[in-house]
Amino acid sequence: MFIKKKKPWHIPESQATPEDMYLNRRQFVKKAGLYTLSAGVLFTGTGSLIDIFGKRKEEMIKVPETPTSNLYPAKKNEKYTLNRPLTDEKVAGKYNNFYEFSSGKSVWRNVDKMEVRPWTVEVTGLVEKPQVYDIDRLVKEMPLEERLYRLRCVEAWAMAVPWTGFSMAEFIKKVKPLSSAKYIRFQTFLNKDWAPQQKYKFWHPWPYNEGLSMAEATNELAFLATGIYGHELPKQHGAPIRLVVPWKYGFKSIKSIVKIEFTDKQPATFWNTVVPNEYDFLANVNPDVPHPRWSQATERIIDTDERVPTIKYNGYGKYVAGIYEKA
Ligand SMILES: Nc1nc2c(c(=O)[nH]1)N[C@H]1C(S)=C(S)[C@@H](COP(=O)(O)O)O[C@H]1N2
Ligand SMILES: [Mo]
Repeated sequence: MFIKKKKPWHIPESQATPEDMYLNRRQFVKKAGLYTLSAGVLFTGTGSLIDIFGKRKEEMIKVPETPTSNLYPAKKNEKYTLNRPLTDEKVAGKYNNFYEFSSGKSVWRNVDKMEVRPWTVEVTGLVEKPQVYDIDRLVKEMPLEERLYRLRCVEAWAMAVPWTGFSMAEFIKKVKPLSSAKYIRFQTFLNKDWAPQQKYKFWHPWPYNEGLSMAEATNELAFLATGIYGHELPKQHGAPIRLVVPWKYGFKSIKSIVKIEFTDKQPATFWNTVVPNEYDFLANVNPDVPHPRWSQATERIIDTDERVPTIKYNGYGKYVAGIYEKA
């Protein structure tokens, strides 16, 4: 069952991101009450004074205002239930992977320059009607719904969040791929003014891209998310539109998509190109296959720090095992 870790403030600094330290300090301060506050500040140094008192407004999670903001929140699809509590929005919004902006977890501090309107998504390749969708037109034409999904990062942390968006299968029906299409390639924006790492990590194969087979993309779980927690996606979560494939490691769930291409070949993908022996194309969650540098047997829930067993296909085997385990 749940194997409880040491109290968060006992995590060695080397194992915790600055963000972990900050959030845990706040939880600590809240629990310990005002009297202990000064002790906490002394204990953590003067930097935390600013953390606790100086930055409240700046540290709010920013939700874009757009022509389609009025479509949120969308009706919840009750079919997709969770076996664990939802992750605290403030934790999920401040602990992100988005390498274009940062190789640390504080992506939210680095996304201000990004602009989410105007935004277009090009649908191209082996498809009946290649075209460029304005994001607001696309969102208006698709039936938005809310789904609660788990998300498991290959780095062994996990969360559970309410996404808003539409199913990939619905989108595929709409754009009508040709029968020769076997894979879909998804691509993120390329903009060095917004995303510093696209400039400084010049040896990486930007723009970030990912891929799915048609069987995976048409599985009912594959989802294009435009919102989270009942509103549009904050930039750090991949605004204005990102993929969510909850049975695969998080890196497959590509953010801030500008291009969706239908192809007859398995596409080269970002992490598989950078480190092929660590990140494979399928990347299905599997507790029995360790990452070359760490075990995948358990995962850490990011807001409670509990360690729980990893489940094959992240618990979505009944939906997706058939894709991979055909007789
Ligand atoms: N374009 C892009 N998409 C990306 C990433 C990235 O670095 N760039 N990181 C991935 C990884 S490793 C994870 S775990 C998830 C994290 O999603 P979240 O920050 O919304 O929790 O986004 C994925 N999508
Ligand atoms: Mo990840």
